[in-house]
Amino acid sequence: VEASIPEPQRAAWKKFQAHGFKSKDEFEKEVVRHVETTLARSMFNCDETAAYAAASLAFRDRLITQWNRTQQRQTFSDTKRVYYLSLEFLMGRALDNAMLNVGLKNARTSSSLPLILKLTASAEGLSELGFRIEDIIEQEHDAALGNGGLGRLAACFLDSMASLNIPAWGYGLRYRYGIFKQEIVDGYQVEVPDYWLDFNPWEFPRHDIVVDIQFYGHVRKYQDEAGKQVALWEGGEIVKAVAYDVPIPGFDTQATNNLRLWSSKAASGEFDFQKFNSGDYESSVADQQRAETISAVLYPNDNLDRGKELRLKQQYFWVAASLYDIVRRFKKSKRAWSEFSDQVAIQLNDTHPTLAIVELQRILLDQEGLEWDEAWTIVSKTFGYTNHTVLPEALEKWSVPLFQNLLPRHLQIIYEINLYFLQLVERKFPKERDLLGRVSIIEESQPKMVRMAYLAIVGSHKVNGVAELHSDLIKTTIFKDFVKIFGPDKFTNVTNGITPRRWLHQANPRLSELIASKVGGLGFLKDLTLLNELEKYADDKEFKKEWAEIKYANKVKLAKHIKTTTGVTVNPSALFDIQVKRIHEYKRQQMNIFGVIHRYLTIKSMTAEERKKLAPRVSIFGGKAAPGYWMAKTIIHLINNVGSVVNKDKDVGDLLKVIFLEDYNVSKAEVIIPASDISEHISTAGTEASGTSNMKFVLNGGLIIGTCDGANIEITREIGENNIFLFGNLAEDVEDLRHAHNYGSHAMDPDLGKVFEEIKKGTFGDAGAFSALVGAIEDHGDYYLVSDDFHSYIQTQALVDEAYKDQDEWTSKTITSVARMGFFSSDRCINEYAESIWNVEPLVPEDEGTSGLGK
Ligand code: Z57
Repeated sequence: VEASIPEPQRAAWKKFQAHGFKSKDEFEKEVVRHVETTLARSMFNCDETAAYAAASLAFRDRLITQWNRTQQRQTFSDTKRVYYLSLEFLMGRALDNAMLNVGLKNARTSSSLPLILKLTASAEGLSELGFRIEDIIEQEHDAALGNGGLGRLAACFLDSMASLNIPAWGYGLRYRYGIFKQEIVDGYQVEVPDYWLDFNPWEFPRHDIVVDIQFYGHVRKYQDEAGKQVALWEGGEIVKAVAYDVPIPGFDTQATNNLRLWSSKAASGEFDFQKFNSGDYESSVADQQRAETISAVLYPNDNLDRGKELRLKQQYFWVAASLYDIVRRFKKSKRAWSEFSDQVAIQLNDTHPTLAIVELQRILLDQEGLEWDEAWTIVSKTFGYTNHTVLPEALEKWSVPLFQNLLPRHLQIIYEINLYFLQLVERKFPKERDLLGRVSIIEESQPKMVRMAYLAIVGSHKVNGVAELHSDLIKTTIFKDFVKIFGPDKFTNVTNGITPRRWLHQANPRLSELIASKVGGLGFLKDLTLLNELEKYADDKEFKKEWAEIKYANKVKLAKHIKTTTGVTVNPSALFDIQVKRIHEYKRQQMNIFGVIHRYLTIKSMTAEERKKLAPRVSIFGGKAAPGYWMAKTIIHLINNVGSVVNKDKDVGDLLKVIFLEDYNVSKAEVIIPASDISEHISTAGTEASGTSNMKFVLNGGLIIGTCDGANIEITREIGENNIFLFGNLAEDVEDLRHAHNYGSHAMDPDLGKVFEEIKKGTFGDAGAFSALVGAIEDHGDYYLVSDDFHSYIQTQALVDEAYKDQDEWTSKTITSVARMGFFSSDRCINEYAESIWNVEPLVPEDEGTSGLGK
């Protein structure tokens, strides 16, 4: 029910409208007010947690004011909106980002070099109240509603869409438990639940926005009075979806978008009173818990589909609630259905939300009474689908019997979509006997399976990959037949990007300020191509000195973190070699640690004189293994065991340290990434769709060692091949190499063989623990080509050592690289989506003053 204030009373509302603080003093006043009222504390019991809470609430108030205005503006202007559907949003911390995005304008008054509010007003304000801003920021728990790259990409996109004034909403699930926290105990990963909702000032419960979601039941078909076939989905059970909104501020704009996360709740409220009163207390509680289970936990798999029923329930729950919301908003506009796709663009982040295609068709058909073709035209104009992987084990398939039970009406509609689609294929290619079976949305297996990627392609108007190589690969391999059927224009590439606000300014404030001093202020944070102004400083002595000092300071900071978390002392002057990402065989952390062992053996075999010539190195790893992924867990175990042997070996000393950093997450990435000299992006060619940390590392003045895979290729094109260490076999040769392993002879690389011998001797603990890891390479086909690439990897690492000895040249390379990274802003990426897929325009707030940052 809408309740709007009548016109005559609106003046009073306008007069007393909340505006949030506008100065340091007002900010302090708000912090104190929140401590004393919202938190019911005082200056006599205000610890850092309370100060964090109060500062966040003050900023949240500001955001909500902006957020309301943005939403009103979007509603009144009646423009097209984007809805970004993602099961994962890996947001990290919000306060730092809110201070940066909200604060900028207020702080920039007279000085030509813009100062950031958080470094002035917020920091000073907090300091006057007795706190250090860094400590307050540290209090915040990461919002970790994602696994890895896919979830973090969604978060970067939200930041860019708001910053570019694009009317956009994110839709996701409000998991009670995000990705687990990782502890390392005796070298093994242990998973600890991530209960993050204790206190979360960044969400805004909307207890009035509740949607009933149906599961199970059956379908009844009948003819209505007009003789039309009608399908009714009846029975089953209802779960409620409650909306929680998270404001998403844009940088240097008042525009604040919304992220709506759904939480599940039992339909009968607290519990079923009828059951309760009849004495069936246990089952009434059980019903409630079963409902709440839907949004209880994020599935911790990255690049893996496990086909669990609860996961399908999550997907439908989230998709149905989101579509109900989107359709309701559209219906308020009183437009004709034919205009739906002029108002609404829905982007599917991977196949996880593909049911949205079926759900919209169901709403239009069963509830709104449209004809099939009319409905289907609307549906397929509305959706765009982004593919993020070619790995077969990650491509979603749902068993037909499971579907039939949980979503009987949806399964019927899928069969109908498939029928019309296959009829089209048959008309176009009548002579191709195998084609129908190959492209059918239903796989004729035992049991039959619904192929979600095929459904997503058939129901969308555009399909995109996330880096050039990846987009080419999907067109020539997994979706080849669909290119033939729909033509090549349906398939496109949008290379991923990252937000420079979080990944440069926030993570590396000193570097950002240094850059700002040379490229005319912080405008590069809005137009990252302005970085190219830096290139002329690549040989500037004074500049290089400052640049190198900042890198050193970032390394000192990471060294401190390493000391406090692992107890190991590392030398900040050593080369910091970092690989942080989810642990996966295709990402080849095993190759990295084998390389480290090879280095260790080399050092051990050297004379003291020879050792003196070596470049000291710290090998740093971080990342979570999916709890059921034994091989990944074994890799973590090996890294830790190698670390405990190497780190206490007196022969080695500072020449080599091996560190595994526990619980890699977004806020730790903000400390780790700015501290790298070299980072590793060494996936088997053709397996990493894009990678995005590669971009973050280079943007922070680190070089990379990598394979010709994902976005590494475009990074090379932009920064130049002299500034990157590429190695290994090419994607085009992978298939032949694998074939040779299985049917030809597979000679182990001799250096790798020596590494394996050492592992088998028990040098790094019980060899049995690592036999599967070694065996996968030696005896079971070496699917990820570790042995094939090992020699080239080792040689290239030697080139890294050589290059690092010339610090002056190294620094120049990093400056040149940063200067050429403009392309990888997620702003560029979002602009491409807006133009070529969504057809949406920015909606710029009118009350925007000139910021001095341009654009
Ligand atoms: C995930 O993090 C990615 C792809 C998936 O299919 C799933 Br499931 C999870 C990653 C890719 O592995 C990265 O290469 C890519 O950069 C990222 O998605 C964002 O596109």
